[in-house]
Amino acid sequence: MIFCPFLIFEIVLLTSACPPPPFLKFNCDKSCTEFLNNLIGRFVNYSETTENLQIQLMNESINSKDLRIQLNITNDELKSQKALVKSMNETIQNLESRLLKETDQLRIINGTNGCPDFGSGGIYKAKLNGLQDFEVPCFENGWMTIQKRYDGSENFDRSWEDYKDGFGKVTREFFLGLEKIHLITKARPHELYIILGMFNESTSYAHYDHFEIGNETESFVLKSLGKYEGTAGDSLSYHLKQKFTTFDRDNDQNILNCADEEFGGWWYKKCADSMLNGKYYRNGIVPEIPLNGIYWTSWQNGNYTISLTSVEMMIRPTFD
Ligand SMILES: [Ca+2]
Repeated sequence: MIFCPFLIFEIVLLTSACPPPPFLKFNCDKSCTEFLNNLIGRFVNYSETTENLQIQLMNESINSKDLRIQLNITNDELKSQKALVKSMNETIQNLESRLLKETDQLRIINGTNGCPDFGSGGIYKAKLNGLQDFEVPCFENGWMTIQKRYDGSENFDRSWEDYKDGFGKVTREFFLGLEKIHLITKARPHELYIILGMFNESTSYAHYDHFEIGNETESFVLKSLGKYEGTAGDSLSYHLKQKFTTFDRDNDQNILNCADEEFGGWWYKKCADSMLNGKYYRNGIVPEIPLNGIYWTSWQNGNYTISLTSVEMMIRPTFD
């Protein structure tokens, strides 16, 4: 490197490549020359150091630019990954939704509708297509309770809409609802099991091996009962093919409305051989006309003054 000093101490050097400035000329002895050479050498070193620092700074700047580019690439990749995760989440949600629908359909096909096939009873959540989830009391071994009476805490003299939708408490007295019973028994064959209890604590049962009711357009007609067996006698076959009647919807074959007379909805004909939704009498005796208690005439020898004190109607899918 060639260095041309123009400082106040500038002098003529024989070894320098630069011509001396005309206004500064003087002789320099050996020690002076050495000192000045040393000074010039230090300037040269400073200059080289400065140049190295500039190169280093330039390299750092290039590295910084590279890092910024890499950061941008990383950000782009992150955005892409986020979009991918979002897409995968949507796919998972769609699959879960499909799985839920398939499961619902499977439950209907299997006919379990929430009640476990085996094990003890309890309150279970049931699913039916077209309806919101609902709770049902399950007895045991797959039996679903659809109607229950035992203390008279619930009023069963109800309107068409109430019988259609169901009423009462699943943990106490209740009626599941004709619409649900229709959907369940339509989906696959069901059997019906009825347990009856009298004030003297005696019990009996009636079992029908193919129970099904129609839809609302068909007035929830008692479509099928199948074969009877039991200890209570068959007091339900008289009602086969009869539509459901309530005090505000007369579908029976009586000139009057049987539900008006009997205080509850049922599949009345010219009224009834059995009526399990009647008025509840705690002592099991209907004291006077109207004879509107809960009855199953074949078990009580046609004595309408007896009113049953406990009833449970249950259904279960058949497996043949
Ligand atoms: Ca009538």
